[in-house]
Amino acid sequence: MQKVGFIFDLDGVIVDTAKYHYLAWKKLANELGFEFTEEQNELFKGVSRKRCLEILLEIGNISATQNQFDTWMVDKNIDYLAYIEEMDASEILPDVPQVLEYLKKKNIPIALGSASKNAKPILEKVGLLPYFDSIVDGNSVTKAKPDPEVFLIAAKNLGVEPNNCVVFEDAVAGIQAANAADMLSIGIGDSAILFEAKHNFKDFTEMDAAFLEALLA
Ligand code: B16
Ligand code: MG
Repeated sequence: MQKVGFIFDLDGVIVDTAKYHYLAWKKLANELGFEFTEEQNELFKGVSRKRCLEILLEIGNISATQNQFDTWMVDKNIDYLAYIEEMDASEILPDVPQVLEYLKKKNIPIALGSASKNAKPILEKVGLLPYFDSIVDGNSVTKAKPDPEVFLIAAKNLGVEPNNCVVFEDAVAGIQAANAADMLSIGIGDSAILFEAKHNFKDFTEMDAAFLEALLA
């Protein structure tokens, strides 16, 4: 039997950090003199920090020098880190620990494939770091999702062929990246938005053991 690997996105799959990203980006937008809505924050899911700031400045119709741009990236992250500091296991999304435990018991290699440069401290804070055999995050990649790089590195680190990897993702770009990597993409969230995924679930509570079992077969 071929070895199977599982790759999890972080924000929107394991924890909901989008609300903290939103508060930090909103603070920056307000300081720069414009509004930033929760609806606009949807555009930021799965998107790199740098690209998020570019979009934010487009929304506010603000041009920045390289120096200002770099300073605002740092400022936003300082505010975001203050929110992360307060995180604990209560912020883990429903049934995620059960799925990780199930896979661990079966000795299935598990990786994180996230755009975030803060992925490791977040996993540490919520107590899930020990489940992961490899962390591939915004610090390890040169190309952002929908480029498959993040997931291909994860597969390599796990020692699993890409076409034997399963990816859980909540962002359209993430599903596209998984598909481009020739992996089995599973959308977590709104199936109308994540229609390119091979399978869709609202969250992990909708996924039963039989489905996971079938993925391992
Ligand atoms: P950071 P994911 C992504 O996480 C977020 O969805 C996205 O909103 C954020 O801009 C990106 O991480 C970068 O995060 O500023 O912490 O490096 O969904 O890829 O786990
Ligand atoms: Mg995500």
